[in-house]
Amino acid sequence: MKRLTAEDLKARMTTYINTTYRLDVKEATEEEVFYALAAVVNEQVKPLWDKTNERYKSEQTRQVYYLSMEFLIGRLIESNLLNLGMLKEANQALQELGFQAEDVFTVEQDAALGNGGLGRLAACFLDSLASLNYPGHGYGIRYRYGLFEQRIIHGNQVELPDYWLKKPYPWEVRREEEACVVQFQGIVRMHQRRNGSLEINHEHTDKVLAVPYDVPVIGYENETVNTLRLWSAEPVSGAPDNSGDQEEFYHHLDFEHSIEQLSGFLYPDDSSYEGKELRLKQQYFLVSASVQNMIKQFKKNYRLSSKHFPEKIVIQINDTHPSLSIPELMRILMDEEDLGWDEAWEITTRVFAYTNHTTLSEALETWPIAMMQKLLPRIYMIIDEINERFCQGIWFDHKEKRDKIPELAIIADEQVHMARLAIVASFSVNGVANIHTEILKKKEMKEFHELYPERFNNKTNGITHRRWLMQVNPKLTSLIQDIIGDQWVKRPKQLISLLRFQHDKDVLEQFAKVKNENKLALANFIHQQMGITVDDQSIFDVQIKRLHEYKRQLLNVFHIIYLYNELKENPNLDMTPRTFIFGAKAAPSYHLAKEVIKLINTVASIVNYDKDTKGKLKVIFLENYNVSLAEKIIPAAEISEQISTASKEASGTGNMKFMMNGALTMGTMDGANVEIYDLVGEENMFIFGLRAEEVLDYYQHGGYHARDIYNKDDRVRRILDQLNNGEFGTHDIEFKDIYYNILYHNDPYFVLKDFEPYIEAHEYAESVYRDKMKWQRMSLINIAHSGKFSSDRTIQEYVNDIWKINPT
Ligand code: 26V
Repeated sequence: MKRLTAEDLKARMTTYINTTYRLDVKEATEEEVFYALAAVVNEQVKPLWDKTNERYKSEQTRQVYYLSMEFLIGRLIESNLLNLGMLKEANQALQELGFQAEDVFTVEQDAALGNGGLGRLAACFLDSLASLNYPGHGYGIRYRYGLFEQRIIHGNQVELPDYWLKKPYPWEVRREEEACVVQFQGIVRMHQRRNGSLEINHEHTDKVLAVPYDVPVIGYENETVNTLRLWSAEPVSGAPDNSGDQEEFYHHLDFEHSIEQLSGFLYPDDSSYEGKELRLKQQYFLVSASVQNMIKQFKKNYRLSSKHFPEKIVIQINDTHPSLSIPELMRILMDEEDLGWDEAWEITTRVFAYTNHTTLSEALETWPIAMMQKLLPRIYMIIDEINERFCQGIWFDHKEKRDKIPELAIIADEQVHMARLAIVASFSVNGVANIHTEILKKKEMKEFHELYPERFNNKTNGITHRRWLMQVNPKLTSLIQDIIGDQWVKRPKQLISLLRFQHDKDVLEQFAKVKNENKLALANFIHQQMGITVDDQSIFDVQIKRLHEYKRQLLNVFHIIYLYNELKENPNLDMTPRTFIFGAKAAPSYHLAKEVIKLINTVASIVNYDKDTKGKLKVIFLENYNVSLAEKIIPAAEISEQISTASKEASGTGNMKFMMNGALTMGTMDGANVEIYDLVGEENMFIFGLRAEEVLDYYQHGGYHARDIYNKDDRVRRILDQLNNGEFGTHDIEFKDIYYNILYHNDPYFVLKDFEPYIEAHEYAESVYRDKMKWQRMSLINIAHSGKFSSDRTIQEYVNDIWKINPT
């Protein structure tokens, strides 16, 4: 396929604007130019997309389907252009047409169809699958409202609906011909056929039409275009006839409304699970439509009987959220394809692989039996049978585990335990970083690991270096290319050749220059957004991620308050100026997390305007943290805060993005930080705090007393008292909940315990920063080792160990 030059792009966009809007380019708005550019991109993509599909069909390739309730894809215009090899050309074309590329790109709404790490990982995986030429597709939900938009008003988080579809979304294609019906509720009748087999009739169900919208997933310069298929819920029979009974008419409208809710909004909670019926409906809606669609395509393209399904298809389930796909496949094989239980089970257990993303017990999904029975009667029957057979198997074949049945059973204490279902039915169960997988094997899933050791494996997360280095940091990208060429673009591990330049002062200075330019750009953005001037010579210290107690934004704030107190005491303190940057959304119902947001903003409002700290300390909370904001912040960061309570952060992926952009990690030995440490060594990052074993030991045996630290450490006492006595805040009860949580609930995330080592790690970091060359060398070493964290490596491991698919 011929790549378009800037001239071609200009010509095509001009034609589009002339014919579609009947305008001269000079009169066009940024919005019109954006749609013109997207149309040109789509023109390029269409034939590649068709060809890719034809290729998969004619070669009868084995395919992987990534099933996920979340795909946090953000904006696509730049990454589409990059992968088509036209980003530079598009920038030039826009400039020559008299537009600022950035203003045109920002017309696109962020598709925030995810909460955080889990959803963004799914998006990176799709990019890598396509870029490595693998037949792999995503199935998700086309939520009409994505993750809420966050405003900060008087320091508090306020949530606004994210109606991202108000303007047409140029990347999606509605595919009505692929629509299918998903059924809820109803009555299940069984009767025995003459041959003894059971016939299942599921009657009087509520029917919902699932209509797919396809989004192309473009591989990097390789002509592969895969598909992200997002389902939208619609009423089965078109518009209601309002000629008749008024009551009937409104009843119908009501019904339609409740149907459309199925793909109405993304649940904004990614930490504590609530057994909401609508969420269960969403999950079944996703999996039923997706599994039906897979079988339909399988039959059409491969003309094989369903027995061959596992040869051609593997389904990766992204956490337990899509795990109802397991009984759904069983249902279709038995009730629609007339297979017996054993055959259906044989097939099913060769198809599914499950990824776990958290060990937090609050996040483990269980559904009340009664809810599931009512909403999905047939699915519940199948789960019940899976459970019966599983428990019987333990009783007879694993006598030593008989007393563990209550912890193993899929159905126990009136609940259906989804992780247990997923483990029992999957041929692979993986964690997302070494330490996380080990904790699963030794703690959370110990009993299952003993039953099925061969199923458990690790797949350390990754990020696409195309978006998170090449797209977001063009200056660093071209500097790296000048120094080591561009082999690393296709083989990111080759970034390692940067190591040869670690003592080259000239090179290190060039890296410093790029970082400074990126810092300046962020400083300008902050000024334009908030009217606050930050010192571009200060250390940019960044923590951006969902707000959660275990991620310990609070520890970061305590450090800032500590510095503030020090400066108040001694305004002439010799200290390298710092800019602390935060971005974080709290789940709307997460009270304590919202208090921390308020605290950060309160501290900012004091610190930023105090004459004693002027020029030394700035605190910036950027509102509405999302993918696009991360793209602006990460290239400018110098310190990456990855300070979760050890054992709690399954992997983290932000840590990888920062490292790849040259920030140094300030972190605990948790998640993938441990693997960064294994690569760069303790001398090239700032590691502090309790280790996972120590934390787990405290949880198990006690022995930690937050109050002792409060009593002993003046710095800690001072800070907590400041929270409690109203020194920070407009009224004196403002931060009492934080105070109480630490002192009366014994600081469940060990903020006080890690406070001193954290302060010391920061003091050390500051001392290193004074030696510019040393800092730059550490930064370069981090970039050099970051290739491991490309999601291309992760995907290759999934392919080799789990999916066994071939590139085309
Ligand atoms: C959990 C729940 C709980 C029930 C309500 C709805 C909901 C929605 C999402 C989630 C996902 C929580 C798990 C998660 O996001 N884990 C993160 O996964 C990242 C990718 O593997 C990993 O880097 C992070 O460490 C991990 O916290």
